[in-house]
Amino acid sequence: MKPIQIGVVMGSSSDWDTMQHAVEILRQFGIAHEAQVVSAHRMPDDMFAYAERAAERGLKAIIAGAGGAAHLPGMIAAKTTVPVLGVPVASRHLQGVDSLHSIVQMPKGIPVATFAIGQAGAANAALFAVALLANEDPALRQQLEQFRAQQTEAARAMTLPPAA
Ligand code: RP5
Repeated sequence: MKPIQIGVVMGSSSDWDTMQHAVEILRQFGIAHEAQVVSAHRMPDDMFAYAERAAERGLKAIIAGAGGAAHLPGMIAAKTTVPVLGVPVASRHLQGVDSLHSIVQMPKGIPVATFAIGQAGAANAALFAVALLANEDPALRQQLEQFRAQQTEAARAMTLPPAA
């Protein structure tokens, strides 16, 4: 079995609907990954332990999704130098603007690369992780270029009005 390269963590199983889009991209590219609930507020000790072990476990990036007062990405980033990619999950009352602000407004010195709210952000965080890994993996870079080319072809094939 290949060693796990990317960790996907989220604050609750209710984040899965969003975060599954990150996992789907990692699957598509054949990236060894793990996905689990690590809640900043409900299991802070587990969150610290996950972050503290990330580098020694060989993780190359951690994709962290959370909603509301979304401390998970920032607190993980505070405890590891493994790059953290933050995904704001749409919240019930503020539609994820709270999550976005919580994740993106990190104080100077502890970066979290922050993506769009919701499904697009989750997928793009995974694509960004793939791009990071592709720096050291020419075959993966080729796969990524193929993925882009397919998107281009699909856009060129679009007709208006859109097909039902
Ligand atoms: C956050 O609180 C989670 O990331 C989730 O987005 C939000 C709500 O969690 P649940 O009440 O649905 O478990 O910690």
